[in-house]
Amino acid sequence: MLIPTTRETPAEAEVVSHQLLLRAGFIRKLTSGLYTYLPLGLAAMQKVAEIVRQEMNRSGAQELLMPMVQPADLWEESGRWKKYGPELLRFRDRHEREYCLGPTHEEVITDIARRELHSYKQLPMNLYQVQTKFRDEIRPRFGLMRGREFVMKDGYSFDATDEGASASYRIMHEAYSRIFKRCGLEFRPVEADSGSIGGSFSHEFMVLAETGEDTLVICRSCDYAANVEKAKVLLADSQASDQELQPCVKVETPGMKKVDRVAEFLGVQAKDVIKTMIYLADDEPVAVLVRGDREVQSVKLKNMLNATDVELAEDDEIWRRTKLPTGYIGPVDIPIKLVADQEVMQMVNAVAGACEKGNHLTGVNPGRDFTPLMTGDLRQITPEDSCPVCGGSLELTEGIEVGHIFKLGTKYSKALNATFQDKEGHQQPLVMGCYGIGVSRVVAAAIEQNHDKNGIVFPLPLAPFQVLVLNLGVKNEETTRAAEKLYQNLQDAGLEVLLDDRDERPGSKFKDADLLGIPYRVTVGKTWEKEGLVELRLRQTGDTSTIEYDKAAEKISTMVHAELKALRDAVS
Ligand code: 9G3
Repeated sequence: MLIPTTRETPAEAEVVSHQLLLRAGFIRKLTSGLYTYLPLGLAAMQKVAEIVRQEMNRSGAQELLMPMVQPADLWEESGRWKKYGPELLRFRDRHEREYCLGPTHEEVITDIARRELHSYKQLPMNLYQVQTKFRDEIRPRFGLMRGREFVMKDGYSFDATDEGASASYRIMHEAYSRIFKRCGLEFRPVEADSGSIGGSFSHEFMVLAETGEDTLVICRSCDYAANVEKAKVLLADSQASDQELQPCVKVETPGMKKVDRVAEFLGVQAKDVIKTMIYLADDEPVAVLVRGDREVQSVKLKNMLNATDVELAEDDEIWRRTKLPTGYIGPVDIPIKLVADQEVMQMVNAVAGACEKGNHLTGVNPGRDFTPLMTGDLRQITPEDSCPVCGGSLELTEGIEVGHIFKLGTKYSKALNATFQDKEGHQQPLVMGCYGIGVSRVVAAAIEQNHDKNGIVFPLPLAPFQVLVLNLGVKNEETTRAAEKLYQNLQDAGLEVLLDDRDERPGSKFKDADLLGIPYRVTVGKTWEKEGLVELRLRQTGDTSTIEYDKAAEKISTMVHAELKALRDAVS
């Protein structure tokens, strides 16, 4: 079998799942962001896909398969052709017609809907596919976690009303919880930003792992959880300060560019300083104010400005575009668009940049000395903040997004005129939802959450094989026959079995067994030759026991089926 395990860790692999997928011979890189799934990698991914299909079909969804290549004119109808940048890989065919490699399929599925869904009697309907997506990430990395080509289950629901769409959303939320439970993963659904695609709200399904690229906030007292991009910050009610308003005065602060330096120099705290950040929102400079001890949450800023892209401006860019001196920028008389986090508006007699090199202002008062164009919740939530639902204490943790479900509303059905006839005979736009699972990413996330220093520790439902039989006596005719017979008996008992009959030293075979992470390992060697016993070792716990050869197949099969049943019962 092609399982090219390696001892050394490839330098390019920064996260453990990438390292182990390469070392265990599960994937091989073709080029940046593109991977071949070798036999065991594919088997693990197919396990995920099988669980996804079972639960999607159980929820009443129907599987179909759309083309990966999509015609530009559908994206022009939806207005997204010009909206996306180089991440959307575009090309022309032999007739010079324009296409893109599908990064997602809202346009294509809505085109199917407008042709085939005409009456409320056909609704609700949920159509899904398991298919390769392409997104030309600028820096693909972390192996399967952020590849340019990846396998996604993307599903789309169609309803006659918003209530119906909410029901479809709840059905998918439940199906996703079942899917990730059956995968044996520790996960949390969190309230998420619904980003640029329409619809009112969305949830992400996060596998908790410290290498996760997403930060989520979790309440210790209630079940509130949210991506920090979305998590609402409660504004402490403004203690009506009895401080009298000081005059706004310019002070010399030579070389004091950072909030902490300025605060120390002027004998105040960071929270008394207004921090002014310059962002480019769709390339337009915007000054963003937060309290000196806070951080801007850029997705909240993007949503407030209704921008497609916001990014922090580089220093040289700031000077070129605004002629403002970095480190001394402030809100008073600033010549560019100004927005402020709601907390800034409660500050009294604050310190701020004077928009002049080497100078700051003291006694700055919002409302009197400056008035932002917009104010709102723009800052990053912190563990010191209280839960917006129950006021409890919060903790921040990392997560890997493996699923994301959205209420889409009529954004695409209106754009593509996908309507149905309602009970009263009127044409109405279909109300949609969309639901994604990163099937290939789930394999990586499972490894991030389940590994140790010796390798992968696969949750049984995702393991490429359930049992690994090690023949340690390959030079001994009888031992080999016994190992092969056991291999056969285990398969006859309905198990997925891998037999390691290589002529290698036992130590090397044990190392590979730990690397591959197959949950049940049976060794046929000296103990069998002397006492007719085989050794069983559980990869998850390291528990080791010896069992009579004749009873091994039946005993192990009972254990495996019991473990699988327990996981299935957990979701029913
Ligand atoms: C693009 C490119 C990248 C994209 C998109 C479009 C993300 C895009 C959001 C979604 C929403 C849902 C259905 C399954 C679940 C997720 N990256 N998104 O629309 F052109 Cl280059 O894909 N789609």
